[in-house]
Amino acid sequence: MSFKREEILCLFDIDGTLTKPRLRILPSTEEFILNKLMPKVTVGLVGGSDLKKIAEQMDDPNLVSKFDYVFAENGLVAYKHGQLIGKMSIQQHVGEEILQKFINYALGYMSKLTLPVKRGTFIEFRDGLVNVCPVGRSCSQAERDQFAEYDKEHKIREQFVEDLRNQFPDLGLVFSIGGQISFDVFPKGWDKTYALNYVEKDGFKEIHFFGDKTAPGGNDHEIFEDPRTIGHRVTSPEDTIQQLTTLFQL
Ligand code: M1P
Repeated sequence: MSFKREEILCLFDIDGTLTKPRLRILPSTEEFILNKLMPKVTVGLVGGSDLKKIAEQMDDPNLVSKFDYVFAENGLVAYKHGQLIGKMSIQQHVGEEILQKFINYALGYMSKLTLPVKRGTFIEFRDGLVNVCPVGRSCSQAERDQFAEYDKEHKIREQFVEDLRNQFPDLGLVFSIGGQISFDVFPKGWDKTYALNYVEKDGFKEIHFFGDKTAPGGNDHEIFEDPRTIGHRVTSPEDTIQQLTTLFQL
């Protein structure tokens, strides 16, 4: 198998693909990506989280200089070789009226939920998306894990998203479950395929995408299915390493 580094791009989701959900990358995974994979292919990260959280998980405050591309918030905040190359604002795009209509409804819905525990920050406003979290983002790791288990059984997020889709069919907003305790809300088209707009002009022969939430409704679905990418569904960071080892004969 012979190819040049600049011909192949590998894009990675973070939670469940390079790290366990919301946890830091393991030194062995980092070592594999940086020292085995990166000398062979171009590498980018495409996370739903904001840059601060991605940097925490990748254990490097300066991670934008470490990888060829870093796409935070699905690519709505985009870096190439350490330089900011794009930033979108949901506020400007959607407008305050629609945003408040949505936020007020979502807060009302969450006020009627009874969960094992409820903490704070139920809506987190980011640059390119709004994150909605029924348990509250300030929960502890143990409370996060507890909600994730509860949600598997009681489908709190699935029902919430279903309700929002019925309630707001015409707002042009997408509701996407990416992590363990929350879901993201953004304008149609502002899913992870947004990141492809930046890389498609860079002339790669192949763009591979690795993610775990590839089913419909998951935040890796659109980019996984996109004709511009070769999609790889993974089940854990170990599986990601296994698939890369086979694919690129590392
Ligand atoms: O995996 C990406 C998701 O990570 C977090 O999800 P949660 O807190 O629910 O585990 C959030 O940052 C979310 O926006 C993001 O899509």
